[in-house]
Amino acid sequence: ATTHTLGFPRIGAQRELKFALESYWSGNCNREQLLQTGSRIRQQNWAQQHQAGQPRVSVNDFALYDQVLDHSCLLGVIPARFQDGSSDAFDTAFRMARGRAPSGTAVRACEMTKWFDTNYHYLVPELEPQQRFTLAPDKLLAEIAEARACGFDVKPVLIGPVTYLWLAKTAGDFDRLQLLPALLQAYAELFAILAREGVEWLQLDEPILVQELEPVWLGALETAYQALSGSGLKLLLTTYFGNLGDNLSLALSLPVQGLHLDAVRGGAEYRRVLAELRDDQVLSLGIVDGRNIWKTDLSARLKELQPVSDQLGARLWLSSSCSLQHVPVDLGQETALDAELKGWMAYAVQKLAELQLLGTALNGGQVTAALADNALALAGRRSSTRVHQDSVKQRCLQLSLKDGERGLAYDERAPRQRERLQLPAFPTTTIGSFPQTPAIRQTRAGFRRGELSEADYVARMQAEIADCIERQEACGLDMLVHGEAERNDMVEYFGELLQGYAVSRNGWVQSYGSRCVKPPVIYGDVYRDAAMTVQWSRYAQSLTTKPVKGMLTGPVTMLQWAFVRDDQSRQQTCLQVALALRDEVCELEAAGIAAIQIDEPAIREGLPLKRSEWQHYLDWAVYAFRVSACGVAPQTQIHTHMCYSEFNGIIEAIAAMDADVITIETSRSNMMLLDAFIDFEYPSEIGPGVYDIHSPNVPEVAQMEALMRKAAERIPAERLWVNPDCGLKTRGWDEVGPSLENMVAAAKRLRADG
Ligand code: THG
Ligand code: ZN
Repeated sequence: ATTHTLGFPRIGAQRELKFALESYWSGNCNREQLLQTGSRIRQQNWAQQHQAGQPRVSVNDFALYDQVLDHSCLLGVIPARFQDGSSDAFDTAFRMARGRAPSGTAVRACEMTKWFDTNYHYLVPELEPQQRFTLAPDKLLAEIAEARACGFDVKPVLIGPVTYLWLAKTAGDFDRLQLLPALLQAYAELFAILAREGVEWLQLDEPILVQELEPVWLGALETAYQALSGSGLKLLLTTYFGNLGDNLSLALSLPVQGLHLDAVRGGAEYRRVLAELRDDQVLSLGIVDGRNIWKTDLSARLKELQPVSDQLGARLWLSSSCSLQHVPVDLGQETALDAELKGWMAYAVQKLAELQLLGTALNGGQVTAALADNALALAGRRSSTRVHQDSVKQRCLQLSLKDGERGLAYDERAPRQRERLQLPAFPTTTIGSFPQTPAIRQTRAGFRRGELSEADYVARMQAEIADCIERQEACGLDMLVHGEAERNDMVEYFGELLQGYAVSRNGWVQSYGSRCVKPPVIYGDVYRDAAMTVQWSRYAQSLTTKPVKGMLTGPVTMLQWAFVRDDQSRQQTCLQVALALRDEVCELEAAGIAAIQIDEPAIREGLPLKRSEWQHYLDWAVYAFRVSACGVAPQTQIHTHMCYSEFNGIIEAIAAMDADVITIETSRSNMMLLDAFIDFEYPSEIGPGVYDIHSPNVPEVAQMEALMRKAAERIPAERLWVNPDCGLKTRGWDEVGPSLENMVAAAKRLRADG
């Protein structure tokens, strides 16, 4: 067996690329310095792969901003609005990503969306009906040359033509498959260039093969690979994020020299391939999890792989299930985790070592000691008392449908809530967070470093809460929040407080461009051993006669934005989180909090890639939300918030969450996103965002009033709330104050109409 890398994180072990990019954009370093940082990261990544015994290094998995953006640039897919001659190809790419560049004027950036079911966002290619594809292979060829100059053999990586087309969007109802012939022409030209360069293997990623595709897309795959088969390059058709299911025979029929299957999420499907693989074909198995941070069970994998290796010999390749860009770089640089937890984990660098070990063992090498270490770590994890809490497991087992029910239906809850809350028509509120000023960040950092006593920290946070309440009252808002000064990232914050979760110091994963997230790790049964938010909410409520909304992150989002356990189902883990949150919800209620918001921005992105699995997911996800919310009395109002969401196709599930109020992001779509709620006749209250918090502009009263009137045309006025699109933590008070005053003024104009 040999080993290879499908893709390696490019952000750098210390987020070097992030800092270089942001420095370049702000004019603090030049292009040359940015490129040098990129080059250093690539060379380090290649050196790691080489040292791990890989005969070829992965090339073109690097991108300064996004690999899909780079692929569009490679193919000359540059929307017309970026072709004004005001910047060169290098800065044009950044303008496509960010809507601006150090040189050049502002322009609407390309849309961003999630890469399959990961938390990575790519830039959506925009295709014209008359789209021409003109190759610009300089970057690709330069990286090949760079790797060779370092003494490495290369395996370039490209997005496959059909997946690229599938990810792209076209204006109107033009069928983008009509562009396939022209696109294949460009790929063929590129393949000819690569063949002339002496490239032997080319990795072509076609993750759409794990989805349930319409026949035309299956046909497109056939057409594409027939057309691309004569280049002389050896093609490794690469699939990941699931099994191929019904698409397996198609994949096997394509004229390619190798096939990569995800043997983590795709299970043992590869066994079906063994009988059918042609003699000249390579099978690449993704046996190390590229989506999670756990150590691989090396002995179990070896046992499973031995017969495959006996059959295929050198035609067996080993890799991670998918690109390693979805895991952090190097566990060796991790300082926050204790030795026991660290002993269970592997980041990208450690995953290369696991692959090396498996390869060595299958080739007859001596690995006994390393295998024993691995077995010891895994046995420790399996039996650890930190992982298993019988009381949590018992409580989950005892859950019944009743635990997911409110007792009274919305129609009966609403009058009780109205009675208790005494809100005006078109009540105004916010989504929860308020500006995170430098002073707030310093207070948190100081406390974290031990420079502030607990008492001083609490006093300062209370002062921030008091200030925030005062400002909201001055703006005339009706339902207040405490402002979340004590929180960093909403998931990381609860990850720090819940048992069974751990947070890392350096476990960064690229989210988009220079932006990264640090997903917490769910390693054990989850429970809450003490109140998490109650003291802050209670304090805020003590300062005002207006209702203060409690603020929590929902169970699905707490699952979705974390690294999860691989020893029990996601559903099971989610229910544990839901129960822990339920305790917090009930304690907030007992502390006199009359409205509690449970955010679920990630519920849509949790949808399985295979459509046939949607309903099962939605059933347990909605139930988990309801378990978290349904411990309270009818007169307590449950809110939820969702941003980055498109609701078509899942609106019934959103309604089934049975929240009393949902706030959503609608301002930029000019209330278009509301259509799903209108068509479905959504039964409870809605706060369609009227203030785009992603923009630094202060929205006008008339503009927000107009948006609300549009909403009120089709949703009964008594069910409408007035609020921004999302939290305000990234904004400054100079914009937030005037914006909220305008928002309240707009609500008052609506009320004046009666
Ligand atoms: N929290 C978590 N996951 C998320 C989001 C979130 N995933 C989806 C979406 N939101 C991603 N959006 C962003 C937006 C901003 C940033 C990251 C992801 C960001 N990150 C800081 C950076 O890279 O500089 C780091 C933040 C920090 O210091 O903690 O700005 O909201 N969990
Ligand atoms: Zn939001």
